Amino acid sequence: MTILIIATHDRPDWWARELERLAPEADIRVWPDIGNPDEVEYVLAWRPPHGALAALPNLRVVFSLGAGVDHLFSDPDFPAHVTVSRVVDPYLTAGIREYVLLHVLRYHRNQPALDQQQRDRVWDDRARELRQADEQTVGILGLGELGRDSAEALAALEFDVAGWTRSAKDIPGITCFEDRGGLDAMLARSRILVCLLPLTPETEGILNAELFSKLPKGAYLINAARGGHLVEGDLIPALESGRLAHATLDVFRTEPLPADHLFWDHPQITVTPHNAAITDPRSVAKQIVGDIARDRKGELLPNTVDTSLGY
Ligand code: NDP
Ligand code: OXD
Repeated sequence: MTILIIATHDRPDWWARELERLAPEADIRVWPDIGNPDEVEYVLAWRPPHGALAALPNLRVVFSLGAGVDHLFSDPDFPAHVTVSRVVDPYLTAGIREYVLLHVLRYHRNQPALDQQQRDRVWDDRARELRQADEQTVGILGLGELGRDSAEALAALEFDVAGWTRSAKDIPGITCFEDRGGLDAMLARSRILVCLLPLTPETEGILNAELFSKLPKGAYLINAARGGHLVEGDLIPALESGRLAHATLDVFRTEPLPADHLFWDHPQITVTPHNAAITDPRSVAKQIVGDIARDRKGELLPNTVDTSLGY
């Protein structure tokens, strides 16, 4: 059994070490040293070069090394018959939860303005006028593995939480909206908007001027999903007109974010380097080895992606 690791932006050596430990019988290869392509049945992939997977005629399963699979489906030659499995892992979920809580609390406590006041040596008594958490409305785009967990963590802190999904949901403590018809109502109530959608043709560019205009004036944006969700050219005008107060961005259309990009030093933007959550090979490699054993017994894999939906 041959497993190929194509982790062009990740650390292929971590994955190789874990697989060698967990599956000593397997032949582990690391891109670009693929050997005979006919022998490769399983690939662990993060942003594989376009065409690389199509060149493996006996490929059975591609394991995305992240929760998102847009990096696979953006390949025009992606082999449609292959099973795609993605990461669903408690450490990844915890990373996103921490990121969302950190930045929602930062906005809730008005911290960006306080940071500026400290730089300006201003003691402003109005800073003592804080909302209660149950007066703070948070809207989450996407209530999947990650969005639902973050929504529940915020609700446990008493925030007034709503979420938006493709299919109808009923989640205790969360006000649920669905489909295009439900989006405007969710936006209208969301002072803090968090994006945790997968990147698909339906969600590409969803964070745009029209969407911003439907949020309460002075709303906050947190995008921990994909850079392709944001129409970058719409963000700075929205911030500078006061339509949005501040944005926290973990993901970008071009990563790493180019050194001359305007987002880096904009006072109303917080940039983080796509580190909201990191796939931990110590935990995920074990799941992948288990899934390969399942596949060899002809069983279905638990985290298989619906290729028709693209997530
Ligand atoms: P899931 O597939 O579990 O959940 C996706 C959610 O988005 C579902 O609730 C789904 O609705 C909803 N959704 C999808 N398409 C639409 C649509 N067209 N309209 C409305 N709702 C829609 O994904 P995860 O929660 O596991 O991950 C979400 C994304 O987070 C990943 O795809 C990835 O891009 C990003 N991510 C970022 C990380 C980072 O470090 N910054 C780390 C990990 C992930 P429904 O429930 O009805 O299907
Ligand atoms: C992921 C990511 O999709 O790290 O898991 O962005």
